[in-house]
Amino acid sequence: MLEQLRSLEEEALAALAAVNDPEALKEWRVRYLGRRGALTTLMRGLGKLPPEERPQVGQAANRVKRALEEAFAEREAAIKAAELEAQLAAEAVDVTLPGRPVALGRLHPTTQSLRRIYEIFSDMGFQIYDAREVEYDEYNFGLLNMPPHHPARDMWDTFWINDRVLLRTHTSPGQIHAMREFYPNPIRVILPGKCYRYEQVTARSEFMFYQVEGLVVGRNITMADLKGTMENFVRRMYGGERRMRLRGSYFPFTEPSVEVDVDCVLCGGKGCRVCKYTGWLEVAGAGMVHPIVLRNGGYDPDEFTGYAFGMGVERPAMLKYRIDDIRYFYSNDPRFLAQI
Ligand code: FA5
Repeated sequence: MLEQLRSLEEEALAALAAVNDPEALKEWRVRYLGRRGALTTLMRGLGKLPPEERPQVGQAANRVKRALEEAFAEREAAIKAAELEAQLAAEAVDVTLPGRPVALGRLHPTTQSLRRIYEIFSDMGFQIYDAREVEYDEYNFGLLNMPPHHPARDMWDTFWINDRVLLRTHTSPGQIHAMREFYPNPIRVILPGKCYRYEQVTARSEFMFYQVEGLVVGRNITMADLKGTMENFVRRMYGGERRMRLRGSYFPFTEPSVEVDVDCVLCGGKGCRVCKYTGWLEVAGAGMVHPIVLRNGGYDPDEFTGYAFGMGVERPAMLKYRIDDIRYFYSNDPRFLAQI
């Protein structure tokens, strides 16, 4: 039996030396050390030996077992190391290669302009009020002092959902929602959002664009408050050197009504093609909230007064960034979007 153990050890170690991959290693272990492996089978025969031979043979068997186990562990470690080496070589990273640039997204020019407007008005204590884009005819026109068949409705043609519901043509209907929600408290809000108009799309006009409405309602609010607020806005939005003027105008929902003009950012007021040689650019429509509109919002015009304004977002951004066609804004051309 001792002889058998010795030749088994020799054979197993020789076989192990030829093993080079994990699969063969596993097979080797089953074959020599497994429950039905050669060594175990041999050791089962121990019981049949005469008792006086057993200790010696037993010791020898245990030694062979340990030797095989140690050899196995060593071989296993060597195979793993070789595998790792091969993997490292195959997956080698060349750290000297130039990196691939990551295409960073950026904010849309409209979003950038909106955020600047929010910042300026927030600093003046205005809250941002979100109003709906799909409106009732009554809010877009009627409650803003334009009953059915009022000629001013022709200024704003739009897309109709049905004969009572439409896509709002301006942010002004939000004034009514804000007043009805905040009554009887004083109000100081801006209402930004999309507006829609059924009109010819040109370099200056889109069928969808953004406006930011402003509404202030309280006691003793005057035209001077409107002027001061607009002056502050214009200076911060367009630069401290800008001049501003209020020019008489007409809106059915304000009385008196004005246009807010800024001296042309391109020619500084001398007159050029962009300002049509007037030296001035229009940035917002505004005025004192009409008593009828105040009443429609729930406020008593004998006690409360207010002012409102409404400005475009894309047209002023066009001036600031010298964009010559409004259609670039929403045609999703990354070459345009990446420039601003
Ligand atoms: C109005 O919409 C009024 N609701 C403004 C207002 C509010 C007056 C509160 C008084 C009190 P207007 O139609 O002029 O006014 O539009 C205001 C701004 O929206 C314009 O100056 C322009 O910047 C922008 N705008 C109007 N139509 C278009 C269009 N088709 N494409 C891009 N911008 C437009």
